[in-house]
Amino acid sequence: MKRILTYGTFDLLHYGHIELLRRARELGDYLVVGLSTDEFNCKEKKKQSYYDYETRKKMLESVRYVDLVIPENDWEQKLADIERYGIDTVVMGSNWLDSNRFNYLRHHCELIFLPRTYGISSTQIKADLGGKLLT
Ligand code: C2G
Repeated sequence: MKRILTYGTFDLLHYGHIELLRRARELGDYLVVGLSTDEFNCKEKKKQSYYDYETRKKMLESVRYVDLVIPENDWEQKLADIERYGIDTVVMGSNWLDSNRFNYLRHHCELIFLPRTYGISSTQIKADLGGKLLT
């Protein structure tokens, strides 16, 4: 059984996220998602999600490609996650290519970056909706 791991905030779940999860799951048999906690988002990623962790977790758990959702509390937990969940491959979107947050994982597991889905992001959705609400 090939076990895949990915990380993210997955706020305002959209088809760009779904496409990432679908392609990641197709690379193996079991997909673990490290979901950024509200504290991690706020302190480290400097972003405030629209939905809180529990809501984002429930939404992810309803996606057919996702087998397990775990909290992402910090940048440093990835090696422990790989060990604990028997991960073969870490998959991320291409915006993380060459990031020092991930490159060191190459010595511990396969690391794959998938092209991002063009034209959608949680930030863009918020901006678009904000604009509409103001008109
Ligand atoms: N993504 C994508 N296409 C989009 C938007 C997002 O492929 N149009 C991918 C991202 O590249 C990421 C995943 O979907 O792999 C989740 O995106 P975010 O929730 O924005 O995650 P991010 O803030 O990049 O957090 O430790 C790593 C971080 O937790 C990743």
